[in-house]
Amino acid sequence: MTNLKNDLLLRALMRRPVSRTPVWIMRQAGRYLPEYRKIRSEAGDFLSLCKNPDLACEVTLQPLKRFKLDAAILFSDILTVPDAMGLGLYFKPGDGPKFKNRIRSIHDIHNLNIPDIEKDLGYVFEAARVIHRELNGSVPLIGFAGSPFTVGTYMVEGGSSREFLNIKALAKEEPNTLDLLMNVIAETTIEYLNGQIDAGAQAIQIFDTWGAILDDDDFRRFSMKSMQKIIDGLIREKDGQRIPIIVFTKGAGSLLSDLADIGCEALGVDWSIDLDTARKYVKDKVALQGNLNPKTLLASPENIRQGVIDTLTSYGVGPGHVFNLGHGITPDVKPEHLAVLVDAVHEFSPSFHNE
Ligand code: 1CP
Repeated sequence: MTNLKNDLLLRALMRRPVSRTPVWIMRQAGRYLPEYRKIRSEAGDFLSLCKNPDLACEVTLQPLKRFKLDAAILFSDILTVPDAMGLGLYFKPGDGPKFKNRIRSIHDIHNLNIPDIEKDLGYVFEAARVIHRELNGSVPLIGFAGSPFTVGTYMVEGGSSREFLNIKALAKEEPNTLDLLMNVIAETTIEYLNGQIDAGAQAIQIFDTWGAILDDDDFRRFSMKSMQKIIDGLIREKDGQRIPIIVFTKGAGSLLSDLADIGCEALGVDWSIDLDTARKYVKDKVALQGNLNPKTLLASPENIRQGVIDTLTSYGVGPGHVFNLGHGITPDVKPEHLAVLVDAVHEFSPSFHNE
């Protein structure tokens, strides 16, 4: 089928039978790992780390050395795209991402730099090539980008936000301007993700962290439609192998039933709904990925093991489940606790499969 030694993730995303549930963790490379913090300080800062392919490879592989994970995820960020569009991304320590320039009007959208993808984002593809080579077929490499709406929130707000007042106002007052922004981001994102696939990414995740702050109609118009445009533009098969796409809209709830029709193979689910409810919304059209509450990793090993059992039980017996958290792992988690989770998926999940 594939030349991978471990193709559980790809099989599960295609809803094919597997002997156990594959597991990877959103933000599995990151600040909860002391070895990550060491490499980041050697690189100088987060962006320099992203722009150094050998160090980006090293931190990508760190969690795979510690835990029995079934996938690697490219070490990068969703904000490399607006950075390449000329907004000037920077990180202040202890503070979220910020942009020197933000989008305030339709003129700012017309003035965005349309990236020369190889020149402006080639460092990401080089990292993907190095990682793919180092993985040597052990597990698949996941490439990723943000959804146009999620990336757009940072571009319009000028950084992280709690209230999203500027982009919500834009959606209501100048919807055509927001449509234009979604299109511009989607077009660059298509080239960006296809570049990752060419460089060795074997599955793709679109992170739509903020789409669900919109009301349902606006979600469909701005976030969902622009993700569908991306999916329509992606390379779907390489070397005879399907490239599955995972769409993760945090807080999607009943909108999962709409998302099941946009052409992706799988949907990420956050912890605000049960997987058995999510399964009813998507009616076996797509696989599901998730959805243990990341805070469970702050609890005792016994509670973590119980959380794994509950999540597996909620999905139920059969193919089409990828184990993950309902959102990224947080910096306050003890690495030993993640080992308990991963080991529990290995121990308990075989009884949920008939193969
Ligand atoms: O201080 C540091 O070392 C930087 C922390 C950090 C890391 C480790 C940032 C800044 N980004 C990343 C890497 C990253 N970001 C990855 C690859 C690592 C992996 O998964 O193993 C991925 C997939 C992302 C995706 C990302 N970046 C998202 C979507 C996923 C999510 O968690 O919702 C978002 C919203 C971002 C923006 C961003 N970049 C960094 C931070 C702290 C944030 C979030 C800011 C905010 O909350 O608004």
